[in-house]
Amino acid sequence: GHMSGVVWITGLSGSGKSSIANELNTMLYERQIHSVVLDGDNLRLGLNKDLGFSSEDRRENVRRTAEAAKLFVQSGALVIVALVSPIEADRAMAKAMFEEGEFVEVYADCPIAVCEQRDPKGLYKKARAQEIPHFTGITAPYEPPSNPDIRLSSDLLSIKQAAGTIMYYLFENTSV
Ligand code: GGZ
Repeated sequence: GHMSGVVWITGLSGSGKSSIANELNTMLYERQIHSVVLDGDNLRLGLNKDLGFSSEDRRENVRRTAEAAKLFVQSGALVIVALVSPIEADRAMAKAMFEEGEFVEVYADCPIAVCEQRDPKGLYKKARAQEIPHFTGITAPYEPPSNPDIRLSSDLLSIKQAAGTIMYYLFENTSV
């Protein structure tokens, strides 16, 4: 089956974005749908290596990632983006780069207390100790999406349930 567009997953560090993106990628592959994952964490090793976490750099991170996603979409792929992308206006800028219905905003909604308890990379601990400046949710803002296409309670759902919810949405909304 053919399906192209962007699934943009926003949420705090530790909210499950990357795991959900990778699980969705696997589920789509099993259904012969060509998808690509663009993970913020990964892009920051290469394409976005020069960017930090100031609001200007995060905005540029969002812009470049959306531009890269656009190239994949133009080649017929379904792109799954996993980016903290904490600022609503920045996400709106990304959305505006795509056709109507081509951009699905997914909110990985996980209470910060849960993210902080998970702390898989010890980043919250470092942020609390003021070893990392501008840490999202601690010393930098996170603006929750006011009207996401999909909101996942990612603390209550399994990774498979969360990814399955997105996949179901994609099959129901065939414009993507
Ligand atoms: C937020 C940070 C920070 C700061 C390093 N604030 O859980 P992770 O580790 O793997 O995901 C986070 C990742 C965020 O990169 P993004 O490109 O998605 O962010 S943004 O969209 O806001 O530009 C986290 C790690 O990088 N990390 N320092 N200060 N997350």
